[in-house]
Amino acid sequence: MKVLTTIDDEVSAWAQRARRVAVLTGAGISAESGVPTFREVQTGLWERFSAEDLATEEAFHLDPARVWTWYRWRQSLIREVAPNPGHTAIAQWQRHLTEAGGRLDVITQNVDDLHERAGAEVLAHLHGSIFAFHCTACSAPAELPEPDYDGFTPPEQTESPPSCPVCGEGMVRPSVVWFGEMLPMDAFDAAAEAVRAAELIVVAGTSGIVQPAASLPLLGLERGTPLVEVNPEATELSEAMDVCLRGPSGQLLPQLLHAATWGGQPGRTTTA
Ligand code: BV8
Repeated sequence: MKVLTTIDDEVSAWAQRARRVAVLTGAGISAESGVPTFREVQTGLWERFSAEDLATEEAFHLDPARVWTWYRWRQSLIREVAPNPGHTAIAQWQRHLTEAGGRLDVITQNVDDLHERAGAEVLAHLHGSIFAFHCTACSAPAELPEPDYDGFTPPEQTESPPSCPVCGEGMVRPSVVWFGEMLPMDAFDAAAEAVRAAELIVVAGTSGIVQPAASLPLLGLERGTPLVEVNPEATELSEAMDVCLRGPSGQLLPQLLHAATWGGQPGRTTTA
């Protein structure tokens, strides 16, 4: 495993040559947009809880209003921020490869829509979406108006989740995957297939703690596919990586894009 703070010629060649790329992202790629990562300390009404405490079915049934308000507030925050250069670089790299007859598969653990708003097509949202809702009893999808929170000011009090408009029995919950819940198997299987077929695997902004998502990049070891991590810190996956690019994804992913599209280090002109 090589640790770098900027891409080198080897990484540049991998990015330039790869026609099929798999990019697996976590909360860290949205950090530079202003979305707190999962490990960061919670604030306001939730300061006594970790995200892992709140992102469970048990927590929701124990105090529906506390968990529901957390999701509605997070949803308003995501609506108020914008994709950052990391999201944009992935979208442009995907467009570049598609136009050249290749492909770049975006596999994200994030429940936000910042990849899509940057123009990328997402193959798999492994942990669902914070913008979708369904009933705890009959599973009917629910359409809700936007929450009217100011995403940067945690609300002073909680609100209860609505009752299901279809069955009237259950509560409406966010269609995210809580801890202890199964991932959507079609998304997970598609992600595994994309990683296995990739000629380059980039893992950006994830601590590599949450399973089974964190096991996906390791499928690349079966075929010796180059594995590149983009993260300011070491993670659970770092040891398995060929290269760890230590820095923010908003700076390093544009370097990979530059290598993929211009074939060299940023700022160096390509030789004809
Ligand atoms: C499952 C949706 C089994 C919700 C999320 C005991 C009981 C039950 C299960 C388990 C258990 N022990 C272990 C498990 C498995 C469990 C798990 O992995 N737990 C962990 C804590 C050990 N997994 C599950 O429960 C999964 N389901 O196993 O089901 C099963 C089997 C059969 C039948 C039934 C059930 C479900 C896991 C999904 C949980 N839901 N999200 C919501 O969002 O509210 S996961 C949630 O955490 C996020 O989605 C996110 O994906 C994840 C956090 O991970 P990261 O994305 O990596 O974020 P993190 O904050 O950790 O790290 C951020 C990184 O960014 C850091 O490394 C940081 O350095 C870096 N960074 C910061 N700034 C930048 C940056 N990087 C780049 N640039 C920057 N600028």
